[in-house]
Amino acid sequence: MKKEDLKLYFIMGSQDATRDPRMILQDAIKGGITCFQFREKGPGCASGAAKVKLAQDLRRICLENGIPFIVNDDVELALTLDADGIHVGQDVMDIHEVIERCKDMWVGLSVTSVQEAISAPLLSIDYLGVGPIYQTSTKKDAKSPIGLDGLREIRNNVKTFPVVAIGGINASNLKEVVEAGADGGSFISSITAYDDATKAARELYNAIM
Ligand code: TZP
Repeated sequence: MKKEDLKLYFIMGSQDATRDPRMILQDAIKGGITCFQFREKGPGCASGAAKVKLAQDLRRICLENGIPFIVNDDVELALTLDADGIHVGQDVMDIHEVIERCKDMWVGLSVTSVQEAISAPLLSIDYLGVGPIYQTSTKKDAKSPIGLDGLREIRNNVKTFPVVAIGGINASNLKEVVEAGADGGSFISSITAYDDATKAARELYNAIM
């Protein structure tokens, strides 16, 4: 994994999309995203064959465009699609089992505090997803925002380990997030909330590139 891949890390599932997620992803790639995570989760999300079909299509779009494709939480799906990575939360499954099963993939782990960051098996995983940095309305059960100070504290404790920030990140605050120590920002609504995903992604790109 290259740290540069974390710079503009777009996350989406069908529950986030008001039009075809395939089109949104293609447009976001045109705008300059560097990584994509398939996160089919929350009210309105797809399951079963519909989830797999969408994941296959998004995986193919990423392959065609040289964009790393990460699957959120679903180890079976990540293995089936030969994903580039798997991303898991704290509460979802045993991280050591994920590492064992997804040997050739990047493994990302969400952390919401310095304690969780210090406890993470940093020698066996590839990056940390840190947040929420700001208030977000996308994830209903998100913890309280840790702010830039929380991000700085985590950065100081993990030295140069790859970190991508999440939660309420947009084109106006992405720069300060990177200046506070993140290698990049990840975002859902800063792209999915806009009709023109290429323009939305380009604004994020222009903020830090
Ligand atoms: N984890 C912490 S905050 C969040 C997730 C998945 C949601 C981020 O969504 P947005 O729209 O970029 O704030």
